Amino acid sequence: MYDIKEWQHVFKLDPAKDISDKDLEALCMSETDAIMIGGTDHITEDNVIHLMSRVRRYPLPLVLEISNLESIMPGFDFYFVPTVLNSKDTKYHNGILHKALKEYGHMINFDEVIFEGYLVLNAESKVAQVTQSETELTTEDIEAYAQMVNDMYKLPVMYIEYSGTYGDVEQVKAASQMLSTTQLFYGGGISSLEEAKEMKDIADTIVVGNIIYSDIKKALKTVKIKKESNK
Ligand code: 1GP
Repeated sequence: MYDIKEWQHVFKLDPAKDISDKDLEALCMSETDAIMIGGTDHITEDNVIHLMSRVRRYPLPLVLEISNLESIMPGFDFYFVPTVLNSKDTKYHNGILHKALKEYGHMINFDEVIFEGYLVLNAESKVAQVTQSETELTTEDIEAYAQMVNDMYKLPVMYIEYSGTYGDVEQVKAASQMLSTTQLFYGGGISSLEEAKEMKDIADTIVVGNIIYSDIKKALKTVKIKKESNK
């Protein structure tokens, strides 16, 4: 069984975007720790199942990050379920989850489910718009959310999401300093080894997304954080 606590680097693939077999192979055969499938727009049963079956040829953990009920399906190693802590819409706190449990609760293997305390911090991102997230947060706000996740909700994962832009290092640090048992994932705008290193020094796990589709070579270079930390 895979242990997510060991993950340092994850590639996040958007099922609504095209990726060639060659690029997919390069990602899956790199030293990344896992592939996560997830996105905000146009996530359908068809495109998720298609991408899942392509990634499944490779021997690495595969995660579905749940975006909607329509695209949930068996066949993944883990299901990451976000609860967006700074969303103004309760649907994104527990509304979708409540619906999902009503429908699928009887057949869920909860050992495969990881509940993520999400903070969406890039106001321009699609995910911030869809979830109506309150992105203007002070350091104290972030610390309180981190404390909520670590000490109150006791969630296994907190995810700082700057999707599409490189985050504010000080804000990520503020969250990190409040976490003792919760694993910190950081995702957003990582496009070089330097950025990957900088965020990996603060977070436990970094997630690399968009750059896969604009510059695959740069995306692959971010995996080198693993060699450096294993030295
Ligand atoms: C998106 O956090 C991930 O959900 C990664 O962000 O796409 O900006 O790399 P980018």
